Amino acid sequence: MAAETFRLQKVLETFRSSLSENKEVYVKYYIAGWQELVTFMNSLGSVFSFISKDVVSKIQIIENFLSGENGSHYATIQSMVTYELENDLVDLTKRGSHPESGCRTLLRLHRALHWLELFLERLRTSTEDSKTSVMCSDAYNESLAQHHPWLIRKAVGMAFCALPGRDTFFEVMNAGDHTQVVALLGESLPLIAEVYQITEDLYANNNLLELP
Ligand code: 1PZ
Repeated sequence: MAAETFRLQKVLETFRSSLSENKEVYVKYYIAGWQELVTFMNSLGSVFSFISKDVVSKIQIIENFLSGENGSHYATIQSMVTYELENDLVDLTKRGSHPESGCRTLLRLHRALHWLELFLERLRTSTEDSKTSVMCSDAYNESLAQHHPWLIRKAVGMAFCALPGRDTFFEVMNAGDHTQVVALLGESLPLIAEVYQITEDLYANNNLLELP
């Protein structure tokens, strides 16, 4: 059986589906978008498996909430935040009785989405001699790095060195030639940015941006 192939188009579609008419974010599609990104990372090689494992385990935690008895409260990120806060299901200052709340788990993916946005924007505007490792690490230093301890930053830095070049990246995105990939990135980025910003505002308004 052929392994599932990644297509950039699918990421775009799932993030598009994740926005409701009144600008709420459907958790189901949000994590489906992440699932696609995991497929992408897996196609880049096993150096990235420590990263995709972490994403997979976070997707799993959220999926368990979604399919659990209180699943209806997890339909959107907005309803999840309301439900978990109203029912004291979130460790707000240090990890205690709810170390794996939906809110703190999704926050990790949310921060990573910012990295993705910064990285894809660099890739979109890159030139032939741009280095993927530099684009990745610049984006990382501007976003996720501030939330990671030294050891993880080190490991991530090493993984970046194993990244394939720009041409391979474009190929793996499976969206046609370079011009087509760049066009699709131009279409995807505002969507990813919008989903990111809606979540960011929601978390900021509820003082959830530093959940342990
Ligand atoms: C395409 C190449 C992939 C580059 C990925 C760049 C981002 C590096 C993120 C490194 C994560 C390292 C492993 C685990 C870290 C966890 O400690 C943290 C915090 O979770 P906690 O410990 O609090 O439960 N996990 C995260 O920060 C989530 C990281 C998600 C990284 C997603 C990368 C997205 C890749 C998309 C592919 C284009």
